[in-house]
Amino acid sequence: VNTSPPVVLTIAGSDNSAGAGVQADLKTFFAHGVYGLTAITCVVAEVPGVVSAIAPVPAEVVAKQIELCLAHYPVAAIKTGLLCSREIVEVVAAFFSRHEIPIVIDPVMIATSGDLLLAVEAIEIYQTKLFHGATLVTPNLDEAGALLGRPVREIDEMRVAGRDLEARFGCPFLLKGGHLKGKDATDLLFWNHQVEEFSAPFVAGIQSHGTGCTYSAAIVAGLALGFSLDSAIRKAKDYVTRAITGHFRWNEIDALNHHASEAS
Ligand code: PXL
Repeated sequence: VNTSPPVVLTIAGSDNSAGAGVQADLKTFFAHGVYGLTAITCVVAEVPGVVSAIAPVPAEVVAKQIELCLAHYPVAAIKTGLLCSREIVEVVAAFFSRHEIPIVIDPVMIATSGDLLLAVEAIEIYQTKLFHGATLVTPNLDEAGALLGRPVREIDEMRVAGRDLEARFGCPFLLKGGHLKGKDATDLLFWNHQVEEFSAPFVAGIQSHGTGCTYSAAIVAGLALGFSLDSAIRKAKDYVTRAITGHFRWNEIDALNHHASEAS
């Protein structure tokens, strides 16, 4: 038994349906044999496809959570997920500027359902204060479009967008092409002015939720375990593809039957 696994910290929101957010991160960390700490930024009341409410945690309380984690544990790597408000993005940027710990930024802005999760004013703070010096930023196509101010819709636009993002912010970008129509889900890594491709068969016809969270959590676990950036991404892509292929499905009708039998 490894009694001192690497420690990672996720700074992210809570998803009660537990497919995304800190819940997805903790499950992924556990599956990789790393110990996950959490700093909760907000509570999202939701089920896949429907966001019903979002309550941010006060920025000072987010700061305290991060401070305690860094003061008491040997944190090997950090990931950020939904940061919710401008104030919270500023708090995270301030810690980041004082520590050398590798950080993977999943710039969560919009849920797969289309709901806006991040305050629009926060996007500018990501760009001006958070990206610089990051180990990796992992936008999907909508987020890449929001960061660049123009749509990114197909693979050729992805190639130009990734180069522009790397040049503009000076850190590695993994552009996730999972929302492209096609038989493969292709992601492109831009670092050191080179492009590397990661492809897996696209799993059609499922209502996915939290795949981005799971992917970036698996990448950060790989980094904490000592893998290089591209190896960590390759292993994480495989992990998330297996997670999607082996998805669970509960029908609402099952839930209704369950309630009915409980009531009787
Ligand atoms: O998948 C994006 C995401 C991230 N973090 C939290 C979420 C969601 C999507 O709904 O709730 C907490």
